[in-house]
Amino acid sequence: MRLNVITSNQGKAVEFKAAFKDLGISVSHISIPYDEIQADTLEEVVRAGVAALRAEGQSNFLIDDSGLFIDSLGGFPGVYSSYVQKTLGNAGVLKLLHGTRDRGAEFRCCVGCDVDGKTVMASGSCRGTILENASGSGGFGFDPIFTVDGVKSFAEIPMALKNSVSHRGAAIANLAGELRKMLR
Ligand code: ITT
Repeated sequence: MRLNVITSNQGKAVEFKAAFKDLGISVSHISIPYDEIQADTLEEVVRAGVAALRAEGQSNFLIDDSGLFIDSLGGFPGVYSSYVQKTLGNAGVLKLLHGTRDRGAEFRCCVGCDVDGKTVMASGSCRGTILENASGSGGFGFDPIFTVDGVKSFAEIPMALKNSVSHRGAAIANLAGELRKMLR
């Protein structure tokens, strides 16, 4: 099976390529713009994205909508993560949490696939905490401020380790299960 990963985010594409390689599914990365609706859940955004791309004639592709949900901010930035990353950045998020003791947060990822005209969806999440200071130069987006073990940020660990615990890694594993069921 071959899938086109459609994303403007190079960091996501690199993680998908690595994770799918282990599953024997070959993926290519293409970046084509599509309408991302504003909605309350990642799932709604992905469903609408799959429909929009299919309407443009795309097939056998995968898209990802993900976000960082911070407990003490009532789940913000959540579905607004892309906008917040572009505007406030990690420094702005750390400022919002300055002096806050509850640093719990969750990364969530929803992936949607078109496989020969059929939609397959899967989700994954990853609990952790927001560090006091950004650290590390690997990964992308919020990686330098998010940690699972309370010590090393996602930007300081190898990508394979991140994929083994991350929201995207979990979504990919769930997606692989759905694809297996479908192809059986
Ligand atoms: P596409 O929609 O084109 O795929 P995007 O970067 O706009 O790319 P989203 O709309 O899903 O992606 O926005 C999610 C935001 O959360 C974005 O700023 C990402 O950098 C960030 N993000 C998502 N997954 C992440 C991860 O694994 N590590 C760090 N930041 C992440």
